[in-house]
Amino acid sequence: MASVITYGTFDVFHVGHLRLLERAKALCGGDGLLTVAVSSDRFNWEEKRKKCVISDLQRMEIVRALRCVDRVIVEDSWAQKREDIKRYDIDIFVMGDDWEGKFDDLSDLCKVVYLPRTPGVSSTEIKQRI
Ligand code: C2G
Repeated sequence: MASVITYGTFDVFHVGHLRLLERAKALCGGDGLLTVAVSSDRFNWEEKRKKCVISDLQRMEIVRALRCVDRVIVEDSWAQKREDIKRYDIDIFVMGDDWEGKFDDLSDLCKVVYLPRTPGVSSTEIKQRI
């Protein structure tokens, strides 16, 4: 059993997000918990210069409704990850491999795992298509 955490915007939710979360949940083993930190609108715009189509409250509601997700928290700063890992007694930190290497500094607190992204789908590409 392992407790797992991952972070994301999850705007215009799509199968790439879903598969990442399902694979993160699979790392929990039998009855481990998956915590998902969803970026606030403020954080997205001020820190990531990402303008979301779907509000943070609705993105959190969608992620919370997924069978594979056990807990949803807000991501409001880059720096909160260390505190989150300690607060929720996290064993594994997971991100898609577009972030490969970016969070290795957390490896003194927990295992850091980068999973292959799902090719061919992104919120940006969907927004451009609409
Ligand atoms: N993802 C994926 N496959 C895709 C698209 C996204 O596996 N086709 C993964 C990303 O690698 C990430 C997660 O889904 O692990 C969420 O992606 P975004 O919503 O784009 O999150 P991002 O804006 O990268 O925010 O502090 C970390 C940031 O909050 C991550």
